Amino acid sequence: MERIDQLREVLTRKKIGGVFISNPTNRNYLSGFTGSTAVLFVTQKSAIFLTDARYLEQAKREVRGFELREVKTAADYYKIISNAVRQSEVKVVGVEAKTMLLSQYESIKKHLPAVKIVREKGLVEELREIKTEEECGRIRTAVKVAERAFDKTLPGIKPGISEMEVAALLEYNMRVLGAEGNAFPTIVASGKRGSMPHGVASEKKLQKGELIVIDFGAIYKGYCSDLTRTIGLGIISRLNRDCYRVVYEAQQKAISSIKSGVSLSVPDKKARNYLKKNKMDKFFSHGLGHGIGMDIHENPSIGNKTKGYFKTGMVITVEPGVYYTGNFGIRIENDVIVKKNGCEILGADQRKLLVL
Ligand SMILES: [Mn+2]
Repeated sequence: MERIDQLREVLTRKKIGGVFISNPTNRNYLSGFTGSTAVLFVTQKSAIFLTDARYLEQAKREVRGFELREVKTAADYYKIISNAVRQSEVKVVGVEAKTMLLSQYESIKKHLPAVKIVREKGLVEELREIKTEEECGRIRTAVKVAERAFDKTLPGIKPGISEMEVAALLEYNMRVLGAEGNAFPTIVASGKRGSMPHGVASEKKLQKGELIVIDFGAIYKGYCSDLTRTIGLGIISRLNRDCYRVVYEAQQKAISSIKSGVSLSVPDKKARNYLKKNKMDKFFSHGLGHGIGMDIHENPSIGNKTKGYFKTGMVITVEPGVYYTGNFGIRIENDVIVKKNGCEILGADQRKLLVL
């Protein structure tokens, strides 16, 4: 079924006559438009794509399934939408409460006084949770590109170079190998900085004996990958090696519990319980993972209190980690595609701590 028809089913179910889509990712998902300024307005009868002269040519090339309308002034948006509301006899219009600008919300309320505006939190996000085979293929390639770039970067990682240089090399290699960009600012957190789960690469220089947490991802044809590798430099202590093994085993426990129909909270609990047995759960300070797709963080989130169930076609990260403030950090992250009887693991197995 076309995405727009899936959205219309959701609208029917929620008794919403029309929906105003301004979130760039949702807009792209529904229309194919990759530019930065446009609005979609969808009812049961119409699907309108509104943009200005700067994006008209691009929209003509990319957009499918929508009536293209050029707007010259901000007021034009609402004139066109008001007409569609009248023609489709829409009484309730949904807006994207998580990302819509407050100024847009005020405008739409002002220009559509006769309709009820309802704040929706995930009409399109809900559709995006389940990936088609084509989308899975793009994510698989995004993982491969990131992983190849990582392998190509390894020989350049040595004592004395900075975290920022590592990030720069890795990002360069991803681009050369076919990435449209980084999925997010690359994290390189070495030694003590490793205890910050989101320690973006700094000027700190790498030293022998340190663990280095590198979290990176590529965008391929609009889809993201998200991997974390923890590697060692020089001689790595027994304690660090033991902790690494436990985190790896926690990741494996989590992954082996994932399949369609299982509660979304199960894999986090599996990983957390295993860390607990090893007295390390207190240092696992975030949820186990999150959905990936056109956005680097999307539905579903994977924590020990998350409601809902795994469904075939969800793509999520599995990334247990431990963070010892002032000392070191370890995180191991792979992406998985949820299947009927298990899951497909993307990215190489991390059983062995790689020491350079
Ligand atoms: Mn992640």
